[in-house]
Amino acid sequence: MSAEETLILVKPDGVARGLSGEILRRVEAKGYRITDLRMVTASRELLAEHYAEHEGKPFFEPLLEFMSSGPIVAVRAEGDRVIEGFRSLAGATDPTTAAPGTIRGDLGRDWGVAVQQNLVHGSDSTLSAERELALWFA
Ligand code: IDP
Ligand code: MG
Repeated sequence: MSAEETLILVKPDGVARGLSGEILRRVEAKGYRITDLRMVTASRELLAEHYAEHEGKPFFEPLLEFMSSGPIVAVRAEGDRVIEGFRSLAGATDPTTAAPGTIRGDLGRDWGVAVQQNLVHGSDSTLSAERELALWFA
């Protein structure tokens, strides 16, 4: 049986702030294996697909705007329970209250804009991981 896989994105704020290396360091230090990686400026179409579950929410348009504002580092990572494990490394969605020790808690903050700029995305289930990996690593 092959190890579980997940999609990790270093969002445009993480790349712009020069934190890609620090974020990938944490993923590797935890023991997960990076098996593919690419830098991409995402189209609106890709992002709308990726975030389809959030369509209609007040932060949906600002989210697409933010996610297309600059390059993203897309990462395929693998390891037993990597989906749950990376979500734990990332921390809560809101960087203000994300626990210290997590990526969002240590490196993120509120910037007073319509969408939370919280540095990373990680798939939240095996189904999402499969769907999202197919989108970003077609
Ligand atoms: P997640 O990234 O922790 O899985 P989701 O609920 O899937 O969080 O939301 C996707 C992204 O949309 C978040 O990472 C964040 O950038 C943004 N977001 C989610 N909820 C809010 C909100 O209530 N206000 C502003 N931005 C939000
Ligand atoms: Mg999510």
